[in-house]
Amino acid sequence: QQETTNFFIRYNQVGYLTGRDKTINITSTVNFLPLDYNIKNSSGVIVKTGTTPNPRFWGDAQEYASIINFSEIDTEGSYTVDVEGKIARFYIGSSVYEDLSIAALKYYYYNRASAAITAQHGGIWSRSSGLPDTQVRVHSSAASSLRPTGTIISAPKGWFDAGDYNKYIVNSGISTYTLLAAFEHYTSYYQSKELNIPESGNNLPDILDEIIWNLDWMLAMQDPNDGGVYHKLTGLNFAGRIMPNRYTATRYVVKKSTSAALNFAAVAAQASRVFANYESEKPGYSIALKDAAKGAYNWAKANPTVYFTNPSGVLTGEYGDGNVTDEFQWAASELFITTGEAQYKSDINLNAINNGVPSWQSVGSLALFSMNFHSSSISNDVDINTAKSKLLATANIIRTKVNNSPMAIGMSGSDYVWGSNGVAANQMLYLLRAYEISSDETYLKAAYKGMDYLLGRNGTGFSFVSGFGDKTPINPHHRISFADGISTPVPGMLVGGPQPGQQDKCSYSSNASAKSFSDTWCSYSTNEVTINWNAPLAYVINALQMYQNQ
Ligand code: G3I
Ligand code: 9MR
Repeated sequence: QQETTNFFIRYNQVGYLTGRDKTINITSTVNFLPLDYNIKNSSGVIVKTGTTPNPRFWGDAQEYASIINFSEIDTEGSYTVDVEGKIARFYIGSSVYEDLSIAALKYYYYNRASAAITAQHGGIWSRSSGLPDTQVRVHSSAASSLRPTGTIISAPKGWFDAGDYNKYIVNSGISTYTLLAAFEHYTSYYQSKELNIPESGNNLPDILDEIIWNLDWMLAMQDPNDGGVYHKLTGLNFAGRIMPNRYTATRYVVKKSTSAALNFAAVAAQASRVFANYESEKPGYSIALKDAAKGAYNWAKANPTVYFTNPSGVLTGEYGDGNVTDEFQWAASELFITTGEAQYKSDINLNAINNGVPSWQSVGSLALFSMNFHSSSISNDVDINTAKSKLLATANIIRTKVNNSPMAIGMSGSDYVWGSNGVAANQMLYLLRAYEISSDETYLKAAYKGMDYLLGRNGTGFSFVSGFGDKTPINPHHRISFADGISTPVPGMLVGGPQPGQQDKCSYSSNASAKSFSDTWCSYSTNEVTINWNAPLAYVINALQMYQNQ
């Protein structure tokens, strides 16, 4: 161990909630001797002093990390921590996640295709409409006898996938599921959650209005002639760094795939049961969604191995997946919960469900979340004990990781993939589901602690959500934010996060998996945004603030 002046203070830059565990990390590339620190309140009164507890080696960052626990400080206010002359300011409060809970959802409004963002709803990020998608060509890879190559179809609306302007069914699947699940799981909270979007004030909760924007697009991606679903709606290549209204390239629907059909079927089935309660506000919507879900599922059963790869000449995102077992299980589960029909029940095989932390490519756990949530209505037909123990098994692993980590975070090793921040957010979602089905508070505690990671207590010192924190991404790989001429990016966007792949060949200041991150346009492998990473952020930050309010 040695003395050092070369260390970082890693802390939650948005704030710590009253009554919850509170930790700060001190990290350094050397195994450092204890450092003196004090914490002062806003009047300059010292409320805690100490020396940093013994650091432990943190392999993912190639650093040594010490954990300062200051949970006993619980008075709302602004504080400073001073570690041998280095100072960070942080907040403690009962509503520190309130603004972010709105912004994480508002992200979807800012990223609507076929919509102008008005000053009333978008403030300085107002912009013209673009990508109407009313004249979309059927690509040769998607041609059928009733819709030959070049047939024009209309598939407007939806959200831009990410930093690019394309629309992909596969990651729309998990994204829309996650937002619908937030509403299903915390209905009364979302009934009064105001987002200041154009539909605010109508008879639907704002979150459902936002979800409808994407569901309407998804529905248009189904070929009514056979129930199959196009994998994506895209240009042949990625657009330049232009605003949506400057986009002029031809748009195509590309090749139907099994994973698209199943993602579509799962979400449409889930949405059908949610909108069944809103028949007078959205007449016929629930039935239309159910029929669409059944049609897509039938197509997938008849075409079970149509794995998507980009046809030649199409260079945009692939979202490829050579294993759709989990997609089948997820779709069958959602269809069974919604319809109660035997054919879906007989397709459910709990043993085949992969209970890993969900991602666009691994959706088995989404079925587990839904089955456990709807356990009372399906318990005569589905082995709920197995569904429950599979869910808790993964939550136990995540909780153990948080509790044993030298940083008190859930992220380690192979969690650092392209979109690692989506992994972190989905870990917390997992913990919240485990808490709900077990009432075991230790899952909830781990989720609160885990949120610090995304908001600054990590290997990079960034709070990964644009506009929220002291050091946040200012150059995300997000075309609108690049091209809009506004110095600050669209707020509320969770960037991809550190991972060592460096597929974009940009320059990075570290190769360590927890530090390989660059806040540059160039770094699309760590600094892009997506609907499928923001969705678990929105789910979790809202749930954490909601439990706090109770
Ligand atoms: O499937 C393999 C797995 O078998 C292997 O063990 C593992 C080891 O790294 O890699 C897995 O493949 C990874 C794949 O995602 C599936 O997880 C690739 O390494 C990884 O590079 C790939 O990253 C995806 C990336 O596109 C490149 O294809 C991201 O998950 C995905 O979020 C991202 O999505 C892009 C869209 O294509 C275009 N729009 C933006 C969006 C976000 O950047
Ligand atoms: O902008 C694209 C981003 O949305 C994708 O995630 C990424 C990987 O598919 O590709 C980006 O586009 C890059 C292209 O792949 C290579 N040339 C540079 C493009 C970004 O400027």
